[in-house]
Amino acid sequence: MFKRNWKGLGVALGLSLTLFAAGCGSDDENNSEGAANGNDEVNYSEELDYKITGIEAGAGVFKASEQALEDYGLEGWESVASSSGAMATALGEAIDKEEPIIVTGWSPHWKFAKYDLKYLEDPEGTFGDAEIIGTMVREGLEEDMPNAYTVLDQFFWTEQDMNDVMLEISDGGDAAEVAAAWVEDNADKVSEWTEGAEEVDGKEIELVYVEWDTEVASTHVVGKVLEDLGFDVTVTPIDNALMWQAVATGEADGMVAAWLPATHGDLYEEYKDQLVDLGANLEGAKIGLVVPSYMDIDSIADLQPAE
Ligand code: PBE
Repeated sequence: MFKRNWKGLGVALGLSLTLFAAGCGSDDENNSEGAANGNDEVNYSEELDYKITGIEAGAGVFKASEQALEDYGLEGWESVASSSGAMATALGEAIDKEEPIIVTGWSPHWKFAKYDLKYLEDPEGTFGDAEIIGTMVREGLEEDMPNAYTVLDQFFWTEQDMNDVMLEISDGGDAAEVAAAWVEDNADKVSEWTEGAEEVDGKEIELVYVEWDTEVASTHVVGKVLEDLGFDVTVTPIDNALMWQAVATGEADGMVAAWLPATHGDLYEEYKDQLVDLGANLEGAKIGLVVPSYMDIDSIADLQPAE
């Protein structure tokens, strides 16, 4: 973190300086100076060791973060792949210590309810504008399972709905149980999704998703609605590219995790002719680079390349 301070000092001296700086919180002052002056002496870029805390390498937001490093000329930077869970843990730990961190983020997401966060401005538009989350099903589903098709086609909820489910799961709730409780508490909304669908007797259906908090929430909620209608539902977590492929090849019946137009734009182009696009199930989603609000930086353009 205090890499620059270490340079030119003995290791032992450097260590005591680090402890001193951490102890009196002087890194905050240094940060604001560095960021405000565009001064590279001590700045977030260096403190972060030129690293963005990423998520799964197959996620659209992760690929976009790598593109951003190119678009903004951030040489020497790296977006470090991990998992959504590990990213959330790293974010929470940094916030506990009031340390700087940049994560690949998205909304809706419970992290915005739990922490004070902001998106870095993206003047190059690398992360796109507002996104929708869409529903895709396999060809032939409408004929084979018209009642499931009807529900998947009519499934549509708000950012607030999704947040309610996500927050409870992030607080330690079991996804299936939280989803079941939400479905029970929101019978009116659910009845709009099931309108025109008839009950079935144990027909098997498989939904695929990626273990992103948003998709864990939506997939379990729709899965529960289908289950209540009499379907024998399997929800299977897989990698992003495999999720698209599974629906396109008909190995899986559908998914409610298509982030468009930008985030999964490449996968949509690849598979759109082989699957049935049932449109948005949520509007107003977004991806980007997210930082704690206490960081004195507003734009990706304020980051510095490594020397
Ligand atoms: N996400 C959540 C996904 C889509 C849903 C933003 C992490 C992605 O980047 O592909």
